Amino acid sequence: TIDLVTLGEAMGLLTPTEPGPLLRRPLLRLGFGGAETNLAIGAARLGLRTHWIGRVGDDEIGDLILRELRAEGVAVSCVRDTAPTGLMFKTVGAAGQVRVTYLRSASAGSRLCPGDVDETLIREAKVLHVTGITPALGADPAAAVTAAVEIARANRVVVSLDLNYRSALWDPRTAKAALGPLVKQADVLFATHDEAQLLVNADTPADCARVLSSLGPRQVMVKLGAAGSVSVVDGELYRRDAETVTVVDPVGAGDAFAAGYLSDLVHGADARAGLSTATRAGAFAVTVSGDWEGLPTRAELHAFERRGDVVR
Ligand code: KDG
Repeated sequence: TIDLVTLGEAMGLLTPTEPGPLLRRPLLRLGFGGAETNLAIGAARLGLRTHWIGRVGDDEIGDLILRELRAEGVAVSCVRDTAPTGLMFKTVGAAGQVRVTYLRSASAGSRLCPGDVDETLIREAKVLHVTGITPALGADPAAAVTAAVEIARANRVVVSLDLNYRSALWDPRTAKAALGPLVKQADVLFATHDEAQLLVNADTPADCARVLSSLGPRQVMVKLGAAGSVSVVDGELYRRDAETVTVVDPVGAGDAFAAGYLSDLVHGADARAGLSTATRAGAFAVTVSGDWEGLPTRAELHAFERRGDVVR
């Protein structure tokens, strides 16, 4: 059986070995990232049986991505495409600002299509997780997301959506038109305050969460970075402070948050517990360089609660 299925694009990720602009940092480290694979790894580390659907090129970066996912215990359904695996560059500036550049147009991942969506997999899962990145990649990936969501809804599989607006991929108006219908079909929704305001005419995070929830999702989490989160779950409002940590690399915090929340949801925990796991998972993610490398296991989370070390 499967707990969680997700689909989307994973790309090679090149990061300078030291902080600073790409221009002056010729030494790069190769890894990979992608919102949905980050989420899948996070959920697997927290005990979920997780499956990722996607496409990578028939190239070494594709090999690397698939090897890492399997090593993390994520099952994969992946087409090896004739198009290359996409790439991105990430630099962290002196003041901690992050800059991401994509080389992903016409990539393998952006050729995801409805035919790649395995109906049986989704039917048997407890949660389907999708993000707003995939519909931004083109008509076929957008149709794949729609198909997956329809299968999930027809089979009472929980639909989780992370808005994940990426300004490099589309403009706010197009994003709103594509993401609006998805929000209505989601049971669980993750958004930053900015992303929430892209979709609804509301001011405070609490108002955004309430209005988004009135559109359909019973569980809405509005993430506020270092200011924590404001959520509406089954009509009730929750505020959660962030953990105080030293931020090394903020990319992937949202995926960590979603992985934490969804793993608790599948394990039957209540909203308060889920938000706490989500917040702590986010804190772990940002203290380590890389989009997913810092994601915690259950043992690490428990040790963090006790402020102790994991010693085995
Ligand atoms: O959420 C983190 C992702 O943004 C990152 O891993 C790369 O998927 C990615 C994207 O499209 O930005």
